Amino acid sequence: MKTGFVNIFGRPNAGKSTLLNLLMGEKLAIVSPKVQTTRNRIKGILTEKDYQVIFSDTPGIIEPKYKLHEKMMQAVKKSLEDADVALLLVGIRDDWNACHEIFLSLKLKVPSIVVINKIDTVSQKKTEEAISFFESKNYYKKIIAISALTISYKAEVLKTILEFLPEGEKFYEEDEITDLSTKFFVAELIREKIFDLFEQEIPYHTAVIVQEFKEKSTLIKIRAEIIVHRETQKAIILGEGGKMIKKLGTTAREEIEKFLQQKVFLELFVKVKPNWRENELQLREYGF
Ligand SMILES: Nc1nc2c(ncn2[C@@H]2O[C@H](COP(=O)(O)OP(=O)(O)OP(=O)(O)O)[C@@H](O)[C@H]2O)c(=O)[nH]1
Ligand SMILES: [Mg+2]
Repeated sequence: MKTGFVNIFGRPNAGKSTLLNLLMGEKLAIVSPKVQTTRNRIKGILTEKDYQVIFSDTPGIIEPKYKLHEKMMQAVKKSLEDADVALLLVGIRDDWNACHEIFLSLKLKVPSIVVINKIDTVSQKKTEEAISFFESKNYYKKIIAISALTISYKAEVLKTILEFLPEGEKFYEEDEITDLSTKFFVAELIREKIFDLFEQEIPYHTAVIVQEFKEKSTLIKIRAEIIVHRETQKAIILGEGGKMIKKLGTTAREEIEKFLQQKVFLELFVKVKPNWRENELQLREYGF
């Protein structure tokens, strides 16, 4: 059987998390139109009769500006170390040269596949130009052009990956799809809704941590904390008369219920922790 780690790298917003979800056939990673959505390595294990692929979605590659960024880039580095195959994702409307520079800087020693994404947003001609641009470089085994929003590309991506995947034994049991906890995914879904509902710095100054997860007979009771830097940000998240946090609670609960396939009672609290993004202890507490 073919088996190995297939890790997805690229600049913020290239569509890495969307691609993970497409390949898994399940929403494991949160997605947003804003950059720097993903903060952790997210593993998705896909097991079929003759292969097991362990995918990893990673944070978009950036120049770190604060400690949280450093932790995010450590997750990228770890994923570089254990990859058997690398998927190098390019958003077709992104700066190709900047993508190219980043791919070179990764100094990959494993087979890599350039995946040009979001081709649904451009003309055929533009796609061909992008393919020729990357063809003129020489660090990849193959180039494919896809739309991670379109299920019909899934087979092509998988087929290309399998060409380069080594033979070996399974790493995980068939029924495992990830190595992260349910609490982690619940916190991520709340964070996704924060990306949807709030603008500017708010999503970037926010962390979410699930403090309580209790399965009762008819529903799951979840208590989560939303951490922000400043009182003013807390006020924005609460909104006038608690309007915003109520909206956040409702949309997040619906999404969590879909994920857990169970009724959920969700309680949200907002806490101010000045400069948590620079604080080693706090970062650790939030799972970094
Ligand atoms: N039109 C179009 N949009 C896409 C495609 N793939 C992803 N997107 C959108 O691009 C945005 C970013 O997608 P993500 O999957 O969050 O990107 P990412 O690379 O994981 O971003 P970070 O986690 O911030 O590094 C979202 O709004 C997606 O819906 C695609 O093939 N076509
Ligand atoms: Mg992402």
